[in-house]
Amino acid sequence: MLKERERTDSPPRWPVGRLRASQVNLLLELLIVAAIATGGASWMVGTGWTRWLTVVHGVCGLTILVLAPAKVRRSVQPGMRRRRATRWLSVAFGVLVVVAVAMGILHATGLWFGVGEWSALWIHVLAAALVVPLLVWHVRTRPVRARAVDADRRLLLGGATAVGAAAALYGTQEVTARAIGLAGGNRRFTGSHEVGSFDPDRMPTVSWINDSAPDTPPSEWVLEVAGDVVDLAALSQRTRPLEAVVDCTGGWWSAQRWDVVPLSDLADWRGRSIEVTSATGYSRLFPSGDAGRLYLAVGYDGRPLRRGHGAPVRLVAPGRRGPWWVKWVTSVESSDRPDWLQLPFPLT
Ligand SMILES: Nc1nc2c(c(=O)[nH]1)N[C@H]1C(S)=C(S)[C@@H](COP(=O)(O)O)O[C@H]1N2
Ligand SMILES: [Mo]
Repeated sequence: MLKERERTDSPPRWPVGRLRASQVNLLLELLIVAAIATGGASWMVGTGWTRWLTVVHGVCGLTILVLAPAKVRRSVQPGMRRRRATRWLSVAFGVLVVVAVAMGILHATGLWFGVGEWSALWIHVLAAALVVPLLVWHVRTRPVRARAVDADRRLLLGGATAVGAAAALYGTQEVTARAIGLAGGNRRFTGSHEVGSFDPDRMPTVSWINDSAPDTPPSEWVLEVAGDVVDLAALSQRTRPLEAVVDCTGGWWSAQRWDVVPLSDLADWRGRSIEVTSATGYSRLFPSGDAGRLYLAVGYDGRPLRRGHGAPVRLVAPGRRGPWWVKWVTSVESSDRPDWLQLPFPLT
């Protein structure tokens, strides 16, 4: 009995343990917003400047983990005793955050990639997307008024300790992954893992949401570029090899030596944008100024593309994430629509 009292009365030394419930809440809300913003950006953008966002994203996730015990002690346990009607909504919120963080860690370390269509990264993204409405609800029903949270030394010290501990965890996991050869060691700055580079047979074939390979045989394929039908055999004669990385938002990347012709060699692109359309209806708009950096590929290493990889002809868009690499291309046309006037991802 005496022991029990002593334990609860003496303040914990660990600065994170000394944070007040309102302070833990505020930190968690800020971290979730930051994690969603940095994660969303590094998921959509395929260029190098997002490198740091991916690191910040990982540290945000791990800081949430470091704060979790304080959250459970300070608000989850007392909250569950209060039997509020919305308590299960709070539980769902917490569970989704934990699932998102756990899947993020499993993906990053490469300890578990998921099963079939359900990659660890997809579950991570899905859980994070479901967190958004619950976060809005949480902030609105428990508005942490700026004055109610003491922006004191305790908040500063506790917050900084949590972030520091998370950064140390992140660094340790990165160093360990590389040292012991965990799958997490071959991640690109986007967080994706390497699969089947320079080995097209091992490179995955992926469809966005629910698209699937068309039935038209390559011999009957009609490709139109800037209003003219382009003969595929003639196109194949004009290719040159180009090393480029396709980096799928599902969490893997693969480098290949593609046999390509740049779009700028095929027409003079004067419209506002270039629309690349697949036989399936899947399409993407690109700025016309990118024509020299976008390529039609008919194969890799001198071999024709596999059907799943977009045979007979696909787009190769270095520096852009997977969804831009339109497969089974039937038309490349100039468009008056600005390229920003489209959804960030196709809907098929
Ligand atoms: N027509 C069409 N093109 C597509 C897709 C699709 O679903 N339909 N998926 C895209 C996505 S999300 C990726 S990651 C790459 C994958 O290319 P791969 O299947 O050759 O690996 O193709 C892109 N091109
Ligand atoms: Mo993808």
